[in-house]
Amino acid sequence: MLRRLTILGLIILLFSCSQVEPPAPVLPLPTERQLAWHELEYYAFVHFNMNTFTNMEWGLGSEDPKLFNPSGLDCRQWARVAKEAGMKGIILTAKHHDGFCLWPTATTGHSVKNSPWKDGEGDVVQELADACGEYDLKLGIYLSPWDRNNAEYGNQKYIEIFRAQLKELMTNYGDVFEVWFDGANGGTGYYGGANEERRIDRKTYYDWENTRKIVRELQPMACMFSDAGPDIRWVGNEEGWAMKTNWAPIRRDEFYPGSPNYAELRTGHEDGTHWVPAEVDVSIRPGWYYHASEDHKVKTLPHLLDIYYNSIGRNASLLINFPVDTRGLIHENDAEQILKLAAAVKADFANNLAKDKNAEATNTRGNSKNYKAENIVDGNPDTYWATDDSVVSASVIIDLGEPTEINRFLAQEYIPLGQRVKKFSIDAWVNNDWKEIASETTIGRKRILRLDNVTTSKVRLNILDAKACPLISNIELYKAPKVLVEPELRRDKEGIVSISAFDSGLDIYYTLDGSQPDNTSAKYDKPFLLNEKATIKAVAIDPETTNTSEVSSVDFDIVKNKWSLLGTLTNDENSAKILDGDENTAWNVSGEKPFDVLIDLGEKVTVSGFKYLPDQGRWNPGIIFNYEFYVSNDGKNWGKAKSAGEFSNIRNSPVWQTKTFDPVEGRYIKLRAISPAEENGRMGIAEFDIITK
Ligand code: FUL
Repeated sequence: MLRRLTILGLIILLFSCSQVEPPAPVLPLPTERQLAWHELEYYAFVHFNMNTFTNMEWGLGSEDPKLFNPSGLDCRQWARVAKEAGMKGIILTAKHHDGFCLWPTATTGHSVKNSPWKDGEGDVVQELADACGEYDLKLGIYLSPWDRNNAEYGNQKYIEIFRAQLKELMTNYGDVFEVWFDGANGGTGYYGGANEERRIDRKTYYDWENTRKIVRELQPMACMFSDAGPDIRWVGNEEGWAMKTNWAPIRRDEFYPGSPNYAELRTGHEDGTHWVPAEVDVSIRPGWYYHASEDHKVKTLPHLLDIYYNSIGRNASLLINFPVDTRGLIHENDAEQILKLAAAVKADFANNLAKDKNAEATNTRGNSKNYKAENIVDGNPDTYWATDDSVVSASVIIDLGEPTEINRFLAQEYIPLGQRVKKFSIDAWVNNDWKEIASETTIGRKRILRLDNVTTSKVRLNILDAKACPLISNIELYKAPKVLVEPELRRDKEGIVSISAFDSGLDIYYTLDGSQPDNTSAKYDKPFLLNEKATIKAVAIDPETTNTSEVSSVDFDIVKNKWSLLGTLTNDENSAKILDGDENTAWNVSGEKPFDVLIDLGEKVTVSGFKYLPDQGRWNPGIIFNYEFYVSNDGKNWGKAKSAGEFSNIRNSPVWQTKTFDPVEGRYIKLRAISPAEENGRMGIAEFDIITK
């Protein structure tokens, strides 16, 4: 009997399923190669070649190949870091705009062949291909179309050379998952000694249609990247974000590599004609290439988390760049931060609270089990909840069974049939009522929202508008732990101290006597006055888990409320930045050398040293190299300098500089800036302080 019933049930099920037409695709659709690429989500960029050794971002093309000489190149170290970071592949700058080739190409002598590295026998692309094989990572190739070294650049002959290079790279190194064509193109260069400016027609010069055929033929599964795809598009900025509204389709024919309408790439086009999803490319440091001066500027966890959520969480993939250093290694500071990101991402997505929970929808396509609401919580990317063709707004409720705290919402559309959702919102069941906790636009392959913590027993996704019946393959809910990084400490000229934690809902505790802070120390609730010398130590503590951040610690000397700038600085409104306690603002001067920074301390103090933080700006920073420092009682008679010399290595390492000397009494101080560290001739100060006895 039971058996008969089961068979009957099966027949009914089969009958009902066969009655329901699958949803029709909404064009454009991703190709098989794009679908495979979507799965990768997160991979590494490596900028490493001639610029690494010339300390440049864009080499001119005249560089001597002999300069390329890494002391300890180890592509396996790159692969290890990328793998541990959770990345799925590595894209290498095989040739950047300066034209130097990291593989022994037959097309030019401007390559590793003529470098001292491995006596000209080396091949970085091969070493990386081997390392990727060993660590089960995919290999990607960046080949700059612009070549500032090549004498033929601008002529038809160069196109043949460029294509030959592409052929070599697509033939000799195994499978390639992505080929990166940069939009920067044409301008001044060495060009075989011509040293001139050469402009090309970006639309026609490369005959992209035929150039791309090389990749299609030799690497059919490789996706090609450029402003115009054809497979993957630039996201229109290099800062690490896509827009919240982000369509994979674009009207592709409106773009070409380097086209001026690139800002539209940030959102894509709702009426896009081709599937060209966005890739967010961003460097872990300010520069793409290694500069020792940026060793202290590696992006830290809070920033990297923002990048993660603003790319992968916004229907894009994430390509994070490591500027490999002159040794040929990913720098320790970069590795440390990227692994912190990996740990934080792992913790955020540790426990999917929606998995296998009950789900119910206001509409299910043909009432068919094939398209049932539970498909969104079954963990199977190939099943999805769908509505009837006529329904473009519908809701699905996930019943969590009991009050559950959440702060992350993840949704995925079933993209093999196109991107559809235009508008959605999320409600939480709070105090026996629905409360809206988010209102957004597109979903696409993956959308992740960071929400304020909410305790709820049910979550409702409302699809409010879509291009056609929505197809949702996956919903996940999480409670991510708070981000615990050391709090930021700042004191302004008047002595007001402010302390801030990165995440909301954290408690901050601090001490003023140098002891370790904990949850029995003073609790910070608002800025306070500190008008004396003290070492402030602070921690952020999650009140729920009592997890504690690392300790931040700053030695504050006497308060500067009586200080005033004298001399020419009084007429310069920017000069107040020297004493404002904000390390990101600076005062600068150029031309006048030496330059005296004169300060009246307002009263007599015993000075035993000073501290100088140079301008932290990336472009054209003002950095003092040679200096003298004086102390005086009357601001007229300065006597001998109390300290004089240079801020050694300040160009490479523009961090706080501390100079000490035998204590001396005085009311006036003078920092004489004698010479600049940079060729730009600028001398600047972000912050200045003294050390008192
Ligand atoms: C840009 C280039 O000009 C930069 O040097 C870097 O390679 C970056 C990834 O793309 O357009």
